[in-house]
Amino acid sequence: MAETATGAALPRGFRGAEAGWPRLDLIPRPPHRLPLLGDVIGVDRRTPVQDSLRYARQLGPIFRRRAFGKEFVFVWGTGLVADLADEERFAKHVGLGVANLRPVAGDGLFTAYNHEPNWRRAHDVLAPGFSREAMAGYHPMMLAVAERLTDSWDRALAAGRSVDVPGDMTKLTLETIARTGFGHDFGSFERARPHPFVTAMVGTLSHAQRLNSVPSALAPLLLRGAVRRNTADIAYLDRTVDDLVRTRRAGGRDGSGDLLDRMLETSHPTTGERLSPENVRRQVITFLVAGHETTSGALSFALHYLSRHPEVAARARAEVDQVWGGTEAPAYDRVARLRYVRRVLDESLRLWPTAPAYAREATRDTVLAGTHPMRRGAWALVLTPMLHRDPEAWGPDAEEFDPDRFDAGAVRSRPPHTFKPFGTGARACIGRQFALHEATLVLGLLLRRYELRPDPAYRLRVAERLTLMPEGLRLRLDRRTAGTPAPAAVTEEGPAESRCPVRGAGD
Ligand code: MNH
Repeated sequence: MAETATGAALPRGFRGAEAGWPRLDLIPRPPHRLPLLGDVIGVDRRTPVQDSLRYARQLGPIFRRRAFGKEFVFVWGTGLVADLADEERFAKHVGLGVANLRPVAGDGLFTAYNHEPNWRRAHDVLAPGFSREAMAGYHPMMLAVAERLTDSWDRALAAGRSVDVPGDMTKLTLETIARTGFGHDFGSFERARPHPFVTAMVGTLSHAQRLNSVPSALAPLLLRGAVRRNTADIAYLDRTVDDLVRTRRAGGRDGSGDLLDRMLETSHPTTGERLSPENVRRQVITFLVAGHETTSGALSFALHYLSRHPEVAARARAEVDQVWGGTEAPAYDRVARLRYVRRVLDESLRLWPTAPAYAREATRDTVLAGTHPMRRGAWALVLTPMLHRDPEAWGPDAEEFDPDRFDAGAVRSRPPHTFKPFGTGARACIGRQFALHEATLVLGLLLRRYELRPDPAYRLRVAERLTLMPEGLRLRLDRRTAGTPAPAAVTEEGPAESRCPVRGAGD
């Protein structure tokens, strides 16, 4: 246990950087420090990531901040981040926001410590749930959920109402992971207000973020009401998950090979072990939360940029028309062929990676990028939105939205490890393909059906609750008139390249 300036004990994992970084003096820090609180001048507790971006711009590719008597090291420079990706010397660090989620997600995949046997066990059992074959199986369910979204947007359009983009994307992604992973239906689109599962989840994520902004020893005192609410939120999440598992067990083996089926029925390919009931509970919560919150944000940012860049939307729409033609339901293998739509998504994740940081720790005594000695166990937070704005990799116009940064030639010309929205190494996102398939499919379907009209008065505001989300984003919809190809005009077979793009006058 470490001691804070106030003499209070800190939990493990909250050791400051003083011990692990012998040459802290080489790392810039903000000029004005308060004796006890540290670097909190001008800091807004609700936006720690955007605050850190301000510091990053002032202080450079590696910097430190002090809070409650502890130093934290932040890294975003391209060369430094590339070095931290070396799996021989570094590994995921479970700290800060991730560690604060341990009461919710326990030793589930996302929050497991590297040394916990349940990580490898669950990883090996669940990885086949994200194979190509598994994804092709989820595709029809993803389409069915997307249809509930377009039904609801059609109604809004008919009534002349604008749509709540983050709210609706959250409904979509929650229903998608619930249906594909767990055969469950939350009925989000039939509800006027968010499902209580979402409210409880947002509560626990916000709470985990807030715990970073008070001295941990004082949290029970300062956040007494919040801690009580958080306990109730966790109990609600647990109950929801227990009901879901009980229903599946009562119904016997589902046989669908979905994630829940794997968690309950599949033994480890080499050791033959099964996941314990308590671990299954943690995995279900992990996947329901990790499986929708970040994808929902990614879709929302992409729709924001599409609405603000009509020329990009027109190009994406032309691609959808060309690749999908008039087919009602695009086949699984037609989704990855939306190369430009995918670039729009990548570019949105570049500017606003919705899981905006990940932590790396030294697994042995080492020197970061040949300059900064680190002792085993010392760690740093990688600030992904800043890495994604490093002019060294992205050029002087890094703040501009431009999907062409992701055309094949441009990607090849950049050094590796400059684009990290899904983290790095063995502990990188297991749901990456799932998220990309779902989001590309949905963007394609929405572009094909609607014109997106922004509110000219809206300025992008980014809300933080560990993840990032555009706040208050509403769009008006128009039904597309020009450019919609007739259903029979294009056949489903044959290479997309040989087909004539169908373009309307408006494109
Ligand atoms: Mn996801 C890990 C970002 C979608 C399930 N995810 C991570 C990490 C990042 C991340 C970053 C690594 C965190 C760390 O190093 O501490 N994830 C995303 C983003 C999207 C996303 C930006 C969408 C866009 N993630 C999904 C989806 C699922 C999922 C969809 C599930 C269906 N993610 C996970 C799990 C982990 C993870 C589980 C932990 C993996 C591990 O440690 O083995």
